[in-house]
Amino acid sequence: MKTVYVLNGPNLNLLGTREPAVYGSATLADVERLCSEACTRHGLALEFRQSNHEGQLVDWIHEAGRRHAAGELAGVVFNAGAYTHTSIALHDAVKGTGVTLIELHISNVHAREAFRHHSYLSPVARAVLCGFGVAGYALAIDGLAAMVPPA
Ligand code: CA2
Repeated sequence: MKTVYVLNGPNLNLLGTREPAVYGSATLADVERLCSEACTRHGLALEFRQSNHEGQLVDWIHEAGRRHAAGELAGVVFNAGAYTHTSIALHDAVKGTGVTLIELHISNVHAREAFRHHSYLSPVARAVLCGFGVAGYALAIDGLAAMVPPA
């Protein structure tokens, strides 16, 4: 059984507590349940994590890269939060590991402030999904599952 890493960056632990007009009312625990259900439907295992620290996220991408190289990983769904728009380190980590990565955003970042329009991850992502609310997490897992050759 292959594993999907769902990684969440800074402030996503606050989901469901503020800004419901932008991010909805689901909590990160609700998102983990959605992801777990999507993985179960596709016969995939789930690793679901959140960190507010850039270096921790880099380490997790490296870990995912090692598991990718070992043939154990379907891919990574990554909501890097605001690091999407600032982090050359995360760009380099994804590029350096060659891991299959779906960039995900809950909101439509292109309909928001100009500083959210640029992503350091998009050029190294296999696909980009934004604006579907938290339902996007399950859609991204569906997309990853469709990319994985059957076992
Ligand atoms: O739309 C997304 O998923 C974002 O990645 C969310 C990031 C933002 O910086 C990106 O531009 C787009 C922010 C995550 C913060 O989430 C909060 C949720 C509730 C309350 C406060 C922050």
